[in-house]
Amino acid sequence: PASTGLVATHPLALATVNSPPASVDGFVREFLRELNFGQGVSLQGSTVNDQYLALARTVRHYLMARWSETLRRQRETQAKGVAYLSAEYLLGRQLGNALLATDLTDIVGEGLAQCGIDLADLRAQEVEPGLGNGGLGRLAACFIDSLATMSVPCIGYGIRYEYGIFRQTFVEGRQVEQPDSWLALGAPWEFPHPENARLISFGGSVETTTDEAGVERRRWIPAWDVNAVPYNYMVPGYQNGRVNTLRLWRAQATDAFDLKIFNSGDYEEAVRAQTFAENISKVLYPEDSTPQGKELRLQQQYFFVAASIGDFLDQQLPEDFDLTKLPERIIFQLNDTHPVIGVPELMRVLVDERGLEWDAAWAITQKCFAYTCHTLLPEALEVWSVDLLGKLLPRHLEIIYRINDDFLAEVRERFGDDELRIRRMSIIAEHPERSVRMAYLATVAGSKVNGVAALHSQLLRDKVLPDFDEFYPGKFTNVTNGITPRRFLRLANPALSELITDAIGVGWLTDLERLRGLESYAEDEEFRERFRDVKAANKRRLDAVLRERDGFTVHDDHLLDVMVKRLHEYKRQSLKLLHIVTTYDRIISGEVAAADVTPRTFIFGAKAAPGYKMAKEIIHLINAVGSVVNADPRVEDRLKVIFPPNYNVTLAEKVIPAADLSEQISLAGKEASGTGNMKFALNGALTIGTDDGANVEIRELVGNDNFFLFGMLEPQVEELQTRGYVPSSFYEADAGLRRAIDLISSGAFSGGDRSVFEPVVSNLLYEDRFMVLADYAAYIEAQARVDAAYSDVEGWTRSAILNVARSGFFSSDRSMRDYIERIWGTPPSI
Ligand code: C3B
Repeated sequence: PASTGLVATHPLALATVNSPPASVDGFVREFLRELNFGQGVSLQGSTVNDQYLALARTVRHYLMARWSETLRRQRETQAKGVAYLSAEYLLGRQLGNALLATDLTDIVGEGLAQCGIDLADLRAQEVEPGLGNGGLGRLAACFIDSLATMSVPCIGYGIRYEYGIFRQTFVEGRQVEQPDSWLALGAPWEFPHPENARLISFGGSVETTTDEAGVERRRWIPAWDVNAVPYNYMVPGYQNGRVNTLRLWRAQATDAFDLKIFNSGDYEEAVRAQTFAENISKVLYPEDSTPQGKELRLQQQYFFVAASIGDFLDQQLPEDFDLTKLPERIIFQLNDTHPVIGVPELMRVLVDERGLEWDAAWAITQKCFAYTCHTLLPEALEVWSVDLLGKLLPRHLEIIYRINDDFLAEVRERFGDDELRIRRMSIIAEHPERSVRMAYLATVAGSKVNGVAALHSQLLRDKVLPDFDEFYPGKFTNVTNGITPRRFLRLANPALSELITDAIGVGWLTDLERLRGLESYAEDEEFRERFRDVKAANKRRLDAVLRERDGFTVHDDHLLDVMVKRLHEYKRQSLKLLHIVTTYDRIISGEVAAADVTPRTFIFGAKAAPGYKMAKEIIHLINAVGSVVNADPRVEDRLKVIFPPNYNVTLAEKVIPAADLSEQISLAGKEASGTGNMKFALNGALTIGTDDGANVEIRELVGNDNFFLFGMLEPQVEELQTRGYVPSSFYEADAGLRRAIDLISSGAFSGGDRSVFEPVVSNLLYEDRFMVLADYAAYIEAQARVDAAYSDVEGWTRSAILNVARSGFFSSDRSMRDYIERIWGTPPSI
């Protein structure tokens, strides 16, 4: 409906949006128009940034017609859809993906060339929106890509952080964090809509009032509020005419500043309230797997979830919508516990604002949410103290208490007064302080609960939430994670994509199981050679990128051994490091001749949470080992350790296609799934890995012979834990391990100063929560198998091809089909 109320009479006013002509000339005209009228510069006077912004906007024009059409059709059909609620979206650069989705890459490349511009330079100008920490945020980005490509109605909801994940730099080998000013040079992909801002309230108290019908109702009287301003982003499907929406919220103060105070000269005080309110979307919490019990974080969570639920109910539904039908229209998928405050929020809106009875509202709510758990680490399961929650969201706390009372009454009905069980299952924990267990709340409220890999989902049921599994038969399910082949194969690895298409034709990009067709090519000598050429070319490409970025070189005749992921002790970067130190020690002690060592380049990429001290010590140690090993002439350049700072999606797209060996070496039972592991296999790297997360399924699919398995299995970890794990006994018993650790403690990597890495060494020897020392021997043995396998060039290539051919299962399109089938029940709507 037109907002002015006038009736349109111009013939063009009723036409739908048209795409500009998909021709070189059509593109050039549109691009120059954007440059001239949008950026306000001539081609001659334009900077690379002007050109990038103009190009981004031009490409946007080509998506616009599809976007309006998608929105129009959704308004019309009111088809059931998904609202994906996620505090993080690690999107990566947008331009390449938009060009791929519109199939404009060649036209744009040619058109720009005619303007004397290299498309690659403009691509390089884009700063990726790093609005996520790691796996969880990247998974959300893959999922919305898949849903758009599968024509499933989906709105992604999240937060538009002004500063995303910090930019990592190294100063003398130590991590130093810099703010990520991703918006500084312009944000051409977003559409802000300040006129659609929603008011989000906090604090205050709850009163009892009597409504017109004489019924007593609880009413929240908030103390303060903030505006949530929506910023819309296009989520284009792959060449299918569909564009879904990602809506990220920005916090804006309801009163910009106090003019009276400002005029009195107290400038700081005048903007205090504004700063306070706008801090809510200022910065992404740089935590991965360990929540910070910060008030601001709870504010962020409620802020985006309340804005999203309100937006959905008020803006996406027809005015006369019957709310009892809500479950037929939407499912709110909770990406971990971060959005779980949405459960009491929907109850509050239904009961307090829309006047539904509690039971009716609860019946709706229970059908409208589903919860994905992404962890097993107990410290990563979010809890909020009752004091804090009650102060910030008093009505929500009441609602949570009522949900808990009703739930525990049901438990009592089933199991009698089994007080231990009641205490175990209560949404409210009593110790160490009274707090709300968000995972329990999500489990009680969710229609389904899923883990993110087969092993993880099993452990979730058996170890983390066994009482709930017993209480709710059929509620728990698994959906193994996936990755989008558009970004992580087609865009990241054009050379391999071309080779694949040559062999099996097109079609695999939206039906990744077709890669199976490559299996027979593993036996084709000529294909193997071409496959190796692709890998070598990808190493040279990485070399060029790292030289320019950080001054590192990558030899294309080295085995490229890669470990990229967040730095966390459970992921065990220190185990990788012990392997490097052991290999180095064998060379310098003369045990092996450098010439007999498989030439390897080790690449690390990892950010540590700024407050995570041990993780930062490990980063320092990796850098220290790298500088010593790389400079030691005795090594004869056969080992190189490189650690480019600020690993992000953009760098991942260059590193992964070049890798030979993928390091997935977490302690069994700790990595929920992993998704990097899938990206490497799909790009033809072999995995050395533990029996953990999705590694289990990768190994089953690619086959034992094409995967280097090592280490304790989860039950063995359990057993060792119960028996009493003494890390130093492994140190005592293994000469190689002893020498590696002694070399570190001797100061060999710290200019002779033995104190520098003492904390890392003592942690390994006397604590070692993640059993690095227990798995050391098995890991070294597995690495010897890697060396042997790599020396058989043809055999290795065969395995690498089979990894690609058998990784089709890990497409996020398949994950989405599983969500539809096991959780959402949404038929894909065209
Ligand atoms: C991660 C897990 O650590 C990974 O195993 C998993 O593959 C991804 O989620 C996606 O499911 N994770 C994360 O990045 N951040 C958290 N807070 C919890 C889990």
